[in-house]
Amino acid sequence: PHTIYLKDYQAPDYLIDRTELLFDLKPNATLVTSRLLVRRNPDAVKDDEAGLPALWLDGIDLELLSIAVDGALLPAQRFREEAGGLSLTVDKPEFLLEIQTRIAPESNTSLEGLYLSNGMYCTQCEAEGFRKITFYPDRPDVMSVFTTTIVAPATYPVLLSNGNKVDSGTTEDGRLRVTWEDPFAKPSYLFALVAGDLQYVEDTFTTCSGRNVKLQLFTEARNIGKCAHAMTSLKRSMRWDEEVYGREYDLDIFMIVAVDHFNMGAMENKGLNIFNSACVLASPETATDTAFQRIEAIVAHEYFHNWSGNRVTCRDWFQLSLKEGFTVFRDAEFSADMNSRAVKRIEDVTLLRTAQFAEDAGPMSHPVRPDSYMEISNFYTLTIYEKGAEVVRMIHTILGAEAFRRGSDLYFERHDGCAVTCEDFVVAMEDANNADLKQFRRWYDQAGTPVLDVQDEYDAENATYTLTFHQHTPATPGQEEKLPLHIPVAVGLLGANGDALALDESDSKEKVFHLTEATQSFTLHGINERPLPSLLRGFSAPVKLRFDYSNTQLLFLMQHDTDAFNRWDACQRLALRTLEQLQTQYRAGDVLESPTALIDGFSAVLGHTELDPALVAKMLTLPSAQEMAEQGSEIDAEAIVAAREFVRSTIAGALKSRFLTRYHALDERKAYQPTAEDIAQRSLKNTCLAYLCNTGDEDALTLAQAQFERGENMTDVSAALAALVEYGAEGVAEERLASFYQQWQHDTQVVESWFGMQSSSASFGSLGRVRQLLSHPAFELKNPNKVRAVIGGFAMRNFKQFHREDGSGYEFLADQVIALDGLNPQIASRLVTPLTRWKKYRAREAEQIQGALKRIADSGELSPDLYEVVSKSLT
Ligand code: BAL
Ligand code: ZN
Repeated sequence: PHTIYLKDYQAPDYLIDRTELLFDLKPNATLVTSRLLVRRNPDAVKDDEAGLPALWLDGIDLELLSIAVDGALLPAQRFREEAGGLSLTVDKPEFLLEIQTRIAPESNTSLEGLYLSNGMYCTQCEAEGFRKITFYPDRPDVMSVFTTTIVAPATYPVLLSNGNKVDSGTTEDGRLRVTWEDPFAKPSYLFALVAGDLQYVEDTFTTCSGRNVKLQLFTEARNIGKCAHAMTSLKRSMRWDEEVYGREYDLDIFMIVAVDHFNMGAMENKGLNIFNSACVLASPETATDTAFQRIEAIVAHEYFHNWSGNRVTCRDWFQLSLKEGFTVFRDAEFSADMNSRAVKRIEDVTLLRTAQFAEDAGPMSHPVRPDSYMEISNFYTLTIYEKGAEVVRMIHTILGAEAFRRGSDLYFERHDGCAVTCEDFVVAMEDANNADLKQFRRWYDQAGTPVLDVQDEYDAENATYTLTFHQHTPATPGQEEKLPLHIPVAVGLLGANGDALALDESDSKEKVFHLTEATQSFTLHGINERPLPSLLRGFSAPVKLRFDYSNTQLLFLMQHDTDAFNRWDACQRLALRTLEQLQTQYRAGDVLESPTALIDGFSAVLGHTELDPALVAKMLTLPSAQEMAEQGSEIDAEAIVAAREFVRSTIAGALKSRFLTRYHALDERKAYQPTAEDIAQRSLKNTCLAYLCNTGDEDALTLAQAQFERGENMTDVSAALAALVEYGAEGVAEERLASFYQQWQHDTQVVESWFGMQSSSASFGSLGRVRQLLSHPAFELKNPNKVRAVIGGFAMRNFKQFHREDGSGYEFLADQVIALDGLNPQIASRLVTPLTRWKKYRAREAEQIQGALKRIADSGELSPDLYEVVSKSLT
């Protein structure tokens, strides 16, 4: 594999004005005929006097049957098949190119291009899957109008593609034929095709200008009862995008299809979104609140791409965050508007701090706009998505909501129908507001997580309060020197009685400081008492903030901060500090000290009945082992597990009666609704239940047992089951898991969660059990969801068992990654992530993990995906 650089970008030599595709579907011999109207690109770098350049078409795993130019077969000396594609010498600036190829969807296990999932044909073309369907300039800056005809046996009554259906009929030999036309020019990565025996639910949406849009959600017949929530979410998203961004839907129909075998969560193909079943199908009996909320967010995300991604797309894949960062920001704001804003923010920041910060500090560290890659599939990362969204959020914070909207209006208007860059986005934001984001741009090309050290000084005599900030970003691979960033820091001050202090004469209680230098001080006047600062409110920038709070101050912020996010953050800081101290005690062989400050804090939080229960649940949730690992300079897995288990069980024991009171007060019998209020109530109730069961006391386990047996909704059932599996006796856990499987074995999504619950359980998910799950009849190595549930659940969410001191967890993961690479390189390369951070572990683990990685490297020819990650990790 070779490295591709942003600096080498060149506009395409040829454009494709029209693309007509004909698919004759057969599992092992699908014929794909393409008719492409090709035209020399007037904007290409050129020297046509020396002759027209060759036309390069990408193509992988294709059997070339014929090529014709303007109706005549192209002689063999005018084309050459090479690794990765086809080079043609045509010597005309404009021509009709017809190519016929044969492909085998049935044997396509990579799930890129055209493949079969449970007998249904479907496609995944982003980023570079279209080249597995036919020879084509498979790059996002080649935008074309597509017409697609699908011919298939009558056993595939539903034949779908992008755009509007313009024709249908039957062929002479009785097969079905349907033609779709998409009037919006698009890159090949947004192409989609589906063929299957599917049912659908239908609804309509009237757009702000009064057009009626047909909405259809397709799935296999057995899942038809699980579509309502996604449909509601879609309609809410369509309305929200009109109201908040002024974006109206543009085709007559919008379709979603649920597919069981899918590498990603979902895909925003124009007018025909394809979804991983787990990210779209839900019913109260089968899906948890978390799944309901995930579905709402992903439906919104894919829908929002219709503008941020499809109407305005990326010039090249280095610009991926242009559409992903912006769209994640849009979907996060949508979810915040639909649910608890603070809780949504807490969840997103937790993911960022746990996984994106780790990515930033690891061997795959890259900027939001990378400058090189080997395999673009490896760059669908937390940095591109989540940090990219934080960058857009900071622009929103710096400019303000109205100015941001002016900027997005200009961006969409200026670039509609074009393939553009992150720079174009920033320029639109500047131009619409006469703003200067020159220094801010560094966020796009500087990798790594900035560290912000803060000191304060109170001058009672002059009633001034000064905050001094020092920023620095650690070096990352290939980027030794870092420059100061423009960091917006939202700040509030609390007085001794807990009230918010006025920060200026206009009585504002919050201010955003704009840091632009390595060290910078800001002084506030008229501060008549020594305040307690609430810093980086709402996590106004993706940085690590360090301020020397005392435990008492953190407890005070937990009680009084008006910023809900920082209230939670104070709790996290206290917990992380406590856990770190306990790790030190554990390593020194000392007796572990009871975490009294944390117990006091949790006790006060539990007593706060007027606080949003969802926020309380978040405050009572300890940082995960992964997050703890990310904090320290060297990871000692054993000490992390010991400290965390000790704190949890000590809190559970000390506050048992408080947890019990809250549990009973929240345990109302009522019909399931996925409303923010009910979800909040269930989340706190089940947080209490988990702590109660953590005591191991019989009465607590009986409560869980009763909740499990009541079977009211999957949220409560699976929370009870998880508690029994984690804290109940082994025999009890096995029995409940078996009865649960018996009841739900027909339901793919429930079985996937059942797998995940076991493999991620610290007490139950031993390597032996995980191996047994791999031989379970419902497990399929070819299904990414099952792989993520069992192998991912173990390697990414079961810190204790994965890091067993004999290193067997690492060896197991290496074996699975090697086996998967031959089937599905994207999944193999994602799954190897836990092995890539070996340098951060203690010597023994580091050596074991590095050994496992080396074994993968030496196991034979790796896919480009896996090669890139493994080789960079071993460097
Ligand atoms: N574009 C790939 C899936 C997503 O981010 O929506
Ligand atoms: Zn996306």
